[in-house]
Amino acid sequence: MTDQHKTVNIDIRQDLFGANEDAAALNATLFKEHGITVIDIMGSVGTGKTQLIETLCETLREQYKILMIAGDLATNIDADRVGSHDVDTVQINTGTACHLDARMIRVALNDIDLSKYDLIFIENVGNLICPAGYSLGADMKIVVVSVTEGPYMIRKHPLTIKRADMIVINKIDLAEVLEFDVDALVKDIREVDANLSVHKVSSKTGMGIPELIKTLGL
Ligand SMILES: Nc1nc2c(ncn2[C@@H]2O[C@H](COP(=O)(O)OP(=O)(O)OP(=O)(O)O)[C@@H](O)[C@H]2O)c(=O)[nH]1
Ligand SMILES: [Mg+2]
Repeated sequence: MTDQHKTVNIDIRQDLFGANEDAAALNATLFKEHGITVIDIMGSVGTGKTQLIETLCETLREQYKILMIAGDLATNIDADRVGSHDVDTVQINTGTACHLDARMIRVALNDIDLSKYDLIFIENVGNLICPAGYSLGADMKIVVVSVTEGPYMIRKHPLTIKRADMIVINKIDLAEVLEFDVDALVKDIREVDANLSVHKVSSKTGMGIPELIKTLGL
């Protein structure tokens, strides 16, 4: 028996997140080199992420050369929806992964001529938990919540809210008929982060979209 007895405790999660942060920093450098603004849009299934991107693209596509990256387990549905607005798209099918990560973005953009674009919208896989832990190298993380998910989604997902740069409360047009207390939801957000930018919009009717675009500096 030698006196060399070494124990190494590997925190796989730490290792995984660390590697992703490195890859995200590389992506961020690449985007910066090309002068591209990149917005990562997260949120539960059905909150209106694709609808929001479609509405933003309708307004912004004359002004910006836009690429949309769609994260989805299995389909091209969202990329096709956004593509119908005359915007270029890249679909990432994650199979079983419940989030996009920085390396997926890098691989997806491998053969894309980035000099053609100045604005990228990334639609993350629909859920309010996993995507928040993985930076993609975007300039900004927006979390889309909506009035159709019940009143507790902020209180149940404080970490995701903490990591966001902006919260968009979508489907405001349905608030009254659903008797949804939007002010209470804003109060919940303020309790997690008093200074977080919050926008109330209807991606369907366009309500609040000009103000959102202004805040995004676009
Ligand atoms: N009334 C109303 N409906 C909306 C609004 N935004 C989205 N929707 C509807 O909500 C449904 C879901 O919208 P999507 O944009 O597909 O939601 P998503 O977050 O992209 O969903 P996943 O990609 O499946 O996670 C669709 O039927 C939309 O038309 C809105 O502001 N108001
Ligand atoms: Mg979608």
